[in-house]
Amino acid sequence: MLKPEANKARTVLSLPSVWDFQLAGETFDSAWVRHPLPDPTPMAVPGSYNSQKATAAYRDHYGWAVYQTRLTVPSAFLTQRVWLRFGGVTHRAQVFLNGELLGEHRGGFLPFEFELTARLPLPEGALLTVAVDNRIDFTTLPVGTSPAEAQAAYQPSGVPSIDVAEARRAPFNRPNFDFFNFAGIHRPVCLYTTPQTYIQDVAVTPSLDGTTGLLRYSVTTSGATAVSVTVQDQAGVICAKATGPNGVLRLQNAHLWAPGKPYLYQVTVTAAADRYQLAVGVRTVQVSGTKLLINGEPFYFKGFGKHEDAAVHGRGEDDCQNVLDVDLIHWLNANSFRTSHYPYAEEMYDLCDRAGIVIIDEVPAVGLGWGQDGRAYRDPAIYANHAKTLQDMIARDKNHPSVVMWSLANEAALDQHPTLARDYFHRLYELAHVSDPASRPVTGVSYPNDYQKDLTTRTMDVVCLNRYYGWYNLSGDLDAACDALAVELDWWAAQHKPVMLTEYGADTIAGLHNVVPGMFDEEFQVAYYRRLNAVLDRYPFVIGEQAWNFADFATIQGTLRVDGNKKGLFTRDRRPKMAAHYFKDRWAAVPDFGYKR
Ligand code: E8X
Repeated sequence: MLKPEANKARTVLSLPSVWDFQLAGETFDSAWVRHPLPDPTPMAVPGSYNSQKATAAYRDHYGWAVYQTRLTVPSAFLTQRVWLRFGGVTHRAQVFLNGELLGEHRGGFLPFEFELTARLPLPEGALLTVAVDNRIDFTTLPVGTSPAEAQAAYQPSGVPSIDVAEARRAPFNRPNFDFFNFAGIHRPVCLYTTPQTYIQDVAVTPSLDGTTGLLRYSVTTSGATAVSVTVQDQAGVICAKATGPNGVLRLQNAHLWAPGKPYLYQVTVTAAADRYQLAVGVRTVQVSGTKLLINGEPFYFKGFGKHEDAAVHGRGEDDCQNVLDVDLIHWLNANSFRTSHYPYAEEMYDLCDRAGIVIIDEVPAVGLGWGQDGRAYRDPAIYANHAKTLQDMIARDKNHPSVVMWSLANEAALDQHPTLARDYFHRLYELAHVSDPASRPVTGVSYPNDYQKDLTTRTMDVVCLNRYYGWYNLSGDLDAACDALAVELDWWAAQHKPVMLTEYGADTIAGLHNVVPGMFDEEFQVAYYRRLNAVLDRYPFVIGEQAWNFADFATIQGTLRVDGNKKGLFTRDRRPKMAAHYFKDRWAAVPDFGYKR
């Protein structure tokens, strides 16, 4: 799905940033979609509703919540088609216009839209209602657990007080994942227009023929029409042209897009009266032996998993925060991150294209397959939802040069029902390859489980490991942690695959210091990374290190979390811990390309 853009053929109108809002419950009153909310409170959009009010009712809400605003389509729009577009609503949305259901969308991290043209003209100030459901369960992505399973996993069994508490308690979400279940209208909402015959999709796939850049393109339009495509370089000089809905554009002596050295060409598509412009990069990605090559050179991932997470905005799209985070990534001398554990707002990928930052793009499949007797891998509805989410993510992000790999899931259960899991993920792996015109490498990020029983991870293009030797196991014992990591890496050596760590880390309280490093102090976080990195450096097939996490982030309450997950290199308000300075120095010395050659 194309991101809306304003150009001489199209208009974009952002919707108001403060809406009316009211919490509902497991259902909502159907009168609410036809009339102004009975007891509204202001709520900023985009943003999470959980963090905008000073009461637990908003933080801990379970079920539906309802947003409302007034929508006026300017008369000037009436000669064109008009669309209402949502960048992302978490986790499920029903959208009503003057009481009538426009449609529903499931999944909290990808865009959806409705065409309004047939309903125009609308009365001025039409009532736009968006009902939002934050419930997660066994069938959603990310995955929630049933109370019984959550209790069995986290609580001592047979304690009567717990049963009593459960029986008394109103229903609440039990995430099978370690980030706060923020909800609401998380990404921008807009009206946009297109001409009657319009460009529905554009796919541009780069490759290289010597020094000539090739851009294979394909344009889908809503009706038969002539299509033309031009490419401009960064100076605005037209350097290639083509006509027809499919073709190849040739760029002599192409400037490459590379990590740290981004170069973006502007592709302009014209079809009938419509026009769409896209920034593209000429770069290739491929796995060869135990290396991942970008532009034919072995790349080394230096970075972390991130979250869309900050005070006040919660998970709401925040350009200001994103611009700062990109700058901090440069400050750290990092070159990459993983969109753990869901596709991020489109605005972030645009920034990374411009900044030359490499992204591993992850579907929101976190917490899959645990404690349910393999039933997730047998249920066709779960597979269908996972497959659709993967395809929608690839459809949205396929043109970004920053995206070099797709991640099918984070930490699915892979060693309990190894063949079921492998078959399930193999279908998704194939689907990712065929859905992406560039057929980028595909991975699935593995939990610290029994890697010898896990039959899935070894089938991926790149083996991505989350490992916590020295933290969740061998806690505090860095000698043993280094040995254990080496034992595992020796095993992976025989698989002849590129391997990277996509998570490793230690919760660290900023400002807590000790002469003798110990768990939770800043010295320990540095020692942990210093020691484990020395092990990684010994293995030529280890192609990257991504720390967990870029910054401290909010989670549900629990005995393992003191005001959230504290494994950040930065605090939640982006102050560096000692480990940030450590990585800044280390990564200054580790090149993007040709490390361990
Ligand atoms: C952690 C991370 C968590 O935040 C992330 O979302 C997924 C976790 C480690 C799992 N990976 O807890 O900080 C480790 C389990 C070890 C038994």
